[in-house]
Amino acid sequence: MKIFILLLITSSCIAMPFEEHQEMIMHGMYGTYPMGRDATGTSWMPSSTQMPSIHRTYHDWIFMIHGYLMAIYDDQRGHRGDRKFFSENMFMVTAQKDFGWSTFALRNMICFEPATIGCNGYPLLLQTGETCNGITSLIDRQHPHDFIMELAALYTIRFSKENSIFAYFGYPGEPALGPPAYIHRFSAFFNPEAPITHHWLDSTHITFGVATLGYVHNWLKIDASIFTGREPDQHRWNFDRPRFDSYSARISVNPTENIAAQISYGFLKSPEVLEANVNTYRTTASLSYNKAWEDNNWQITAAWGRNRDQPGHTLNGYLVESAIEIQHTHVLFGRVEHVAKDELFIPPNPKADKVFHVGKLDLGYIFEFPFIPYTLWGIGVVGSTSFPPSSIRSAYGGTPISYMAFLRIELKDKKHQKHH
Ligand SMILES: [Cu+2]
Repeated sequence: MKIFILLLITSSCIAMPFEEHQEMIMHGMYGTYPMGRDATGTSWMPSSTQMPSIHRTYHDWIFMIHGYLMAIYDDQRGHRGDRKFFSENMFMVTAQKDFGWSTFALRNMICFEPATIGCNGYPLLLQTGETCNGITSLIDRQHPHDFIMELAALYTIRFSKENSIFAYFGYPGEPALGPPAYIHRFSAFFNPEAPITHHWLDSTHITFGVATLGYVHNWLKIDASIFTGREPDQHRWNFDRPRFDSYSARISVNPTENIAAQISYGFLKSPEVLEANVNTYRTTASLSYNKAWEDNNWQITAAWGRNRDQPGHTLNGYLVESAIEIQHTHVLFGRVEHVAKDELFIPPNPKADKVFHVGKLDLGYIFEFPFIPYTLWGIGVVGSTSFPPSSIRSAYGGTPISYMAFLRIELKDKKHQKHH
């Protein structure tokens, strides 16, 4: 009997730290919620989202690795289209360590797009934002991302079972503004075309200088940032000057494991180098619904962003996008956007600074197959129709239908790991 009790005590002593360990590991970076909820910066996606990743633990550290590489042939049609062969890519490592009631994490996200895309970006009809040479803005092209997209440290104190506070510092990093960046949003993840609402919703995902404080109550997060308003410059390999001249605040709500919603507001001091006298007040709201079952994952996101330029126009952007991955074999994705843009023409063109309401529709498919361990490969195609308003349709040559054909490699554990 004594031996039995002794055994019981011994076994529970062995079992207990293990259980604690498990519990320690499986919560998110900023609180006690499931770790599948963490997205870019301090943003949240639905907890049930099955993002491809590689998870490893080493002593008390947990490592999360995300990454993809796409080789893309891009043919944008119409009078303002262009062709290009290029690669979009991203690699992200998060190292997270628990100290009982607190968590420390480091994150580094890089890409090689300055080399694999080049400063003049890739052809993408109706896209605007940033510059190649510091003199002219990129129009109908998507800029490459900076080599270092995120280099961030964060510390979270879980002061009760459901409540925590955290601090996040990124140089560069992502402030508390907008939904998760499209490169890490399941509903956008498979589409090689950047949203034309990028600069209405999530363009601040690479910001050179971000400090964020936040509070989490399980399903609720309130975070606020001070950060650098200026977008990354055309020198994509270096660190830009931090300014901490802008601010934002966000309320995020995840009422169930399948829903993530947020509203956010920010002031961006002089975001564009070519219009340095213009400040932007940005409001965004987004709602994502995710459903995971067996080896399938479906996500749909609706988002609205408004840029109030001072001086300038108040411009609204709307996005609805969806992706479904079936058995890690078939992916179907699509996106509809409508956005008001005043940067589609540059002086001396009389249409410069005029507002045009443009639309875009994307539909794509990927066939996925395992090839090398820890990767999932895919070949895919996406077609898009651009809808310029009738007043500028002749400049675009009607409503051109463009396409991208691509090969895609993503990093993924052999057995897909559920986060909860
Ligand atoms: Cu971007």
